[in-house]
Order: sequence, then C-alpha cells, then structure tokens
Amino acid sequence: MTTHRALKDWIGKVAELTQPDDIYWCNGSVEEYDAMAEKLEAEGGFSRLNPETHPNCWLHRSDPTDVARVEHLTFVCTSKQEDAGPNNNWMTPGKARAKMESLYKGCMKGRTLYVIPYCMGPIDSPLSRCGVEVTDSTYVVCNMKLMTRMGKQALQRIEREGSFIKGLHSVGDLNPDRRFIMHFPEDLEIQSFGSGYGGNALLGKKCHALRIASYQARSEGWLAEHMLILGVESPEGKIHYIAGAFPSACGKTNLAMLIPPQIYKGWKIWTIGDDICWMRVGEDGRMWAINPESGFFGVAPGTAANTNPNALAMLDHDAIFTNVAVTEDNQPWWEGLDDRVPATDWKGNPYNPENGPAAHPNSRFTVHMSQCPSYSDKAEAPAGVPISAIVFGGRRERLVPLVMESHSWRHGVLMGASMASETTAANIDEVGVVRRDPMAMKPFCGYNFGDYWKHWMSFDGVSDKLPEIFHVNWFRKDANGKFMWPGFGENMRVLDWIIKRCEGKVGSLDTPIGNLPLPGDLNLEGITVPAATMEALLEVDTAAWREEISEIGKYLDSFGARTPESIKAEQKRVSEALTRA
Ligand code: OXD
Ligand code: MN
Repeated sequence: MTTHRALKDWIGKVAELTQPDDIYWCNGSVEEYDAMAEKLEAEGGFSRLNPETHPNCWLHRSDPTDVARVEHLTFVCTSKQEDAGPNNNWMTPGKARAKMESLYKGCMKGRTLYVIPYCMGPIDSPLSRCGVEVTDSTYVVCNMKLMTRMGKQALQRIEREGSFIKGLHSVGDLNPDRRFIMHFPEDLEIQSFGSGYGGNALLGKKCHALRIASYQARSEGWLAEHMLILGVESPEGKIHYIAGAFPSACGKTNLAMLIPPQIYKGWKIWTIGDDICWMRVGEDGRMWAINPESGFFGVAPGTAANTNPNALAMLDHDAIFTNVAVTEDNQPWWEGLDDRVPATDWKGNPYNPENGPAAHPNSRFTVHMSQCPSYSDKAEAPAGVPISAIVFGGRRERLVPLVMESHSWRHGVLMGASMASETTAANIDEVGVVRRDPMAMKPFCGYNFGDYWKHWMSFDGVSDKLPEIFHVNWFRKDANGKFMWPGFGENMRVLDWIIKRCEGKVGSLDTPIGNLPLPGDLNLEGITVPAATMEALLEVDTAAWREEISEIGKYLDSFGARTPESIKAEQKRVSEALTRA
C-alpha cells in the first residue's frame, strides 16, 4: 500500500471499475519475480525451458493474433486534433475514455490486479521519471521487473515527488476488435486494453518512455528519443558516447552490443541502452543522456554468434522468451541461431517448415541489461553520459550513402526528419514498404511532428558543445539484391570515422547532402569490399537526390502550418545546392 493519497484513490477507482478478486502491490524483489514466474507457469502462461542449458529461463506463447505493436489501434488523445498531428491516430479524450471505460468494466473479475510502481531511469537520477502500471497480467509483472526499476524504491520516489504517470492495462479477452492503446498526454495517462504484447502492454516502454515522455520533454526542454546509447572506448581509455536512432527491428540491439573486429585491438564498445534515450543539455553545454530502461526486449530471429555474440551470451540464464521455437531438448530456438532443426514452433505445434518460420519473426527475448557482457555501469549514473554524436539510420536499399555527417545542427535535424525505412515485423502491418520515419519516431512521437521538429530546432545554438549529427545506412543492396556492406561488427569502422570527425582528426568531402568520408579515411583493413562497391556505397546520385529532397519537402509540408520555417529553410538550402551541383 501507499501513503500517497492520489495514488491510493486512483487504485481504488480502478478496482471499483475493473472488479478484481485481489489487489497486489509489487515490491520488485527477486523472490517476488520467482514466485510470479511460477504462478504464471501454473496459469499456463509460462513454461520452463531446459534448466541445465538455460537456468531460470521461461517460454511464453502469446495468442497468435497478439504478436506485435498495433499502430492502427494506438491513439494520442489530445483536446485538439492538431496537437496529436497527422502522425498519430486521434480521438477526443472524452470519447476515448468512454470507450475504454466500457471495456474495463468488470474486466478483472476472477483475476488479480497488480500495482507496479516503476522508475524509468536510474532511481536517483534527476532525469528519471516514475509511473505506476496497473495490470491483470502476470506476464507483464515479470517483464516489468526486468525492463524497469520496479517496486519499493520507485514507490518511495513517487511518494517523495508526488507525481507519476498513470498506466492502466488489462489483457481483456485478447480480442483484436476490442484492442486499444490510448494516450492522454495532457493528463499524463495511458490506457491499454486487449493485448499482452510488450510494446502494447509494458507501459513503461513505448507508451511512457516515448509517447508521454516526448510530450513532457517538449514542455520541459529535453528530448525523449527512440535511440540506443553506446560508448566507444579507445585503447587510450577515452570514451565517446553515441546515441543512435533506427526504426524498430533495424539492428539497434546489435549495434549497441557490437564487438569490434580484430584489427581494432584494444577498442571496446560499452552498452548503455538499445532502444530509448532521454537527453538534456547539461550545465557544461554537452547533451547528457540516460537509458530509461533497465533491460532489453530484443528481436530474437537473426541473433546469433556471428551477428551479436554479446546478446547470445546474456540469453542462457534468467531470461524470458516470447514466441520462439524450441528444440527437442527444450532449448529456445529461432531462425538464424544455428543449424539445429527445432521440434516445436512458436504456436506449440510440431515444427513443419511448410507452416512458415519456426519462431515468429517478431519473437522476443526479455533480459536484465546487467547480463550483457558489454553492459556499462554508467547506465546507472544519475547524471547520464555525455553524447558526442547522434546517428540517424534507416533501412534503405538504394540512394542513401553508408555514412554522412550533417553540415550543422539544423541540417542534422533535417536529416533526422527525412529518415525513411522499409517496414519490419515489429508492427502488425505490411513488411518491406518504404515509409518516412522521422527520427525513427513515427510510431512513438506523442505529439504533432511539426511541433517536434520545432522542438529539435530549438536546441540550435544553445551551446557549441552539442553532439555532431550523422546519418548511416547499413542496408544498401546491389543489383542482385545482396547487401553491399558487411555490417554487424564491421560497423565499427563507420563509428571510428564518426569519432574521428567529432575529434576533428579527418577531413571530409563536402556534398549538398552532407559531408562524406574522403577516400582512404574509412578504415577497410582486414575486409574485402571491392573498390567499386565502396564507391557505390559513398556515391551521391545528384539526380536521384533532387527527387528525394523534393519528396522530403512535400512530406514536411504535409504537416501544414506546424512545420517550422527553420526546417523548410534547411530543405530549401539543400535543394538549391543540389540544383547547382
Ligand atoms: C521495440 C519496437 O520493441 O521498436 O523496440 O517495436
Ligand atoms: Mn524500439
């Protein structure tokens, strides 16, 4: 229970509406986690994986219709539609509340209502923010324990500070027709019904740490972003921190845990976070960042010894696997892991390749970040880490070069706003279609993109120590559909160039779309990328870019009067430079 009056009253009201059999306040202890996992096992929602190879690991099979985020059922409910913007589905707060109330009525009968106080960010950080999630899902409780600082200490902070985000979640009957994820940013409130999937149900993650936090960040002068945070340590012991925005399932987790190739002897990548970054300009004029999460909710397929050995190493104990396949001896398995043949697919049926992949393409692992071999204890630093570079990147088969640096902060904001990517299985919609995904925030910005770009632009000139902004593309393909850049660990070479640019150690080729590496400055020692391929990876196709910049202009204009003049002016500057080129 709590001494916090408003919290107590709210829980009382929710219980009256949802009518649970019991109410349980989570304390966040390890004993509690173990007991919850066993309870879930008894309920049929967890099954224990091989205890010899994977001690304390659990398999969860979701409802087959509940396997990803549902952007079409996700709403931002501001009083005025323009405040949510064309980038969000919108409903009036009144209509949304009425709809949700009718769904929540009596929905927890026969169930336990769990109260989960949680803190996003290190428990003692002034950058952190707290919330309380109420849920009837034991699976959510277990995941929230790994993904957030949950329980007693968070409750104490809430009682001390007074404020918290209210999140109400019920799995309901998992009927996709009765599934909604509603956000009320003006009231700092989230209501989610009908899904148990991570991005819809672990309310600390996308709903709080991105949609609600981006709205708060705007009014409080900071940034809540869909970004990984990593540290690159040189053999001399100097660490540069980089924040990177990539759309869902585009390799943020792999990049955050990268192991440098052999020629980078003495270099080390440190992992601070793989999905979300909250940053603010510190007194020293640098941008300081925290990862609000405490765990990884990563895409399993494709995670393997050659793509992400650090991730594999953290997944052989104390982890939750959702919708993966299993081998005959009950080990978790997914496509790309190795050449064993699984016995059972993600739905629990005997594996038959004719029925599609054994693991769901958006199957996931949940694990506490301290289990990662590259985990940095700076993830707990109350002040966060100082960011040297911000990197934007999409999945683009054509056009976009391997790496380029922006001409300025303003140009960097335009680069971020122009991001586009082929869609992935992290959302329920069609996969592989190119869509604009500004700053990788398309599904996550809790307000009008026009206002969001204005907010980004407001940092221009506040300090001469702001991060440099870059754009990368690991996903270029040749005429035969083959990736041109080896990617994964070899992306270290691109990070190396980025750091050299931040330190002013190398020059660059100034082009209308950005500054590109000069021949020879990108370290290619030890890999064989043919010269012609390298040339293509760094080529600027002026004619194609003229078309692209004009499309970008149309996209920016589609946000009407909310699009700031500063970003339009930047688009015009690049467009004119391309015309002259
Ligand atoms: C995620 C996502 O789960 O972006 O991180 O969908
Ligand atoms: Mn994400």
